[in-house]
Amino acid sequence: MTARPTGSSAFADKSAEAPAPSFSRRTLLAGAVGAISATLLNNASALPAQTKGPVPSPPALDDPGKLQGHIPTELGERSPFEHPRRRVNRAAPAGESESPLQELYGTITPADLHFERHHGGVPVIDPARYTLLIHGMVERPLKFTLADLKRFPTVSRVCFIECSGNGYRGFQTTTMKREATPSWIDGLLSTSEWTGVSLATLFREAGVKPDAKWFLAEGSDAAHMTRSIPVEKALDDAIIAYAQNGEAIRPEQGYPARLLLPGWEGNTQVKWIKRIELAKNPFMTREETSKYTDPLANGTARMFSFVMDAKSLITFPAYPDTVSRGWCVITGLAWSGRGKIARVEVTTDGGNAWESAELQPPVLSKCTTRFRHLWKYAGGEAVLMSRAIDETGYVQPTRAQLAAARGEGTFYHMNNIRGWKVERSGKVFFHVEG
Ligand SMILES: Nc1nc2c(c(=O)[nH]1)N[C@H]1C(S)=C(S)[C@@H](COP(=O)(O)O)O[C@H]1N2
Ligand SMILES: [Mo]
Repeated sequence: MTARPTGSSAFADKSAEAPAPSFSRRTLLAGAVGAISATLLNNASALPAQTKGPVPSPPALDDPGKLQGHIPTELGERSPFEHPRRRVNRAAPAGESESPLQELYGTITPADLHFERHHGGVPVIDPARYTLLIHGMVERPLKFTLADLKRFPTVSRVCFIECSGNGYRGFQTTTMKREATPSWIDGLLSTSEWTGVSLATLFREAGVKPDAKWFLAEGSDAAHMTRSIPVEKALDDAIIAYAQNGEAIRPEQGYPARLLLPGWEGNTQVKWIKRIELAKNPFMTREETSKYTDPLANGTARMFSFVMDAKSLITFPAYPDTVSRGWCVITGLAWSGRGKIARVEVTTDGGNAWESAELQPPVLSKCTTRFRHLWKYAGGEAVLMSRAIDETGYVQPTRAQLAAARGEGTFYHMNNIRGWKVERSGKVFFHVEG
């Protein structure tokens, strides 16, 4: 048995996992637990009555000021009253989990709630043995260790990552349902502050040849995810990211390093990146021919559909909320892979009248923006919808407009206007017009 004095509390997980072991000071002193540090023993003997760690916290007091609080710990944890969780959609190596959009505030996704999408599971990579190879049409093929990458000037950027398939449940009538939460509809979307080295810097080191217009990015996971990316994007704003929200990137997000392509479809942002090969033409990998290509109604296909178009989603009120009469702050997220969100419009009457919502700063390029709109619910039925307009003037389309442009057979890039139907009882259900 190992006891983790600063680790997860017994409240940490409601999953099927075995609860964290509990221990008493007596068993500690009796030496029942082998690897206990001197610090813990010191702390343990000084434990105030209200403690935390593997011992369940006592119930909240009427007056918390009557008791000393718990002592400082090495690693923080959430309040035992808060349980935000990702919804695991497919518990398989080729699986995914969704960010609980309806439980988050502002725009940043806590790293342990960032959505996950992987095709061959999360590999375990020793950072000491990690390398990134840049070769092909370059003057000097180079292999960088993680330490090498960290020696270059760092760049940080707050931006979203959205899976290319995010939101098909808000378009495909076969999968759409009324009992759909925001995360079920659009939870393959998360926002972080990413830090790393600009790919342009590495390309300058290697000396990319003028004829090289594309590069292959390859991951070191079992899926060997490979995508072809235009060199132009590397020179614009691509990052080899090794940090996420101030700490080393999470294993699920690509530890120790991933390709970050702000505003582009999630699939291109190769995690656990090990190799970049420069070439004249795209490599036509499986992920860009058989997958991540959008079939169109006329029998042709949209390939290399990299940019995520502007989209918005109301995250409150939403299924399974119930609204009561009176003032209600409608809130949600809007984002565009083409730049900043310029405006978000909200309707509460099914699209007859649209009003501009307030954008809550910061409003960043290729990043989620929080919006809110004050609404007086007078009772009865209502249909709430939002539409995003980005700085290029692009307007989030209706389902009918998107279907007219792309047909019904498309699975990726489903950014049509979505909303919520408030029933007479005040109960809220997912809703898409036309
Ligand atoms: N190496 C590798 N990179 C990958 C994937 C993968 O399976 N393997 N999945 C891709 C897909 S489909 C998406 S949507 C994003 C998801 O990034 P996240 O898991 O950090 O949210 O990573 C992309 N990069
Ligand atoms: Mo994806």
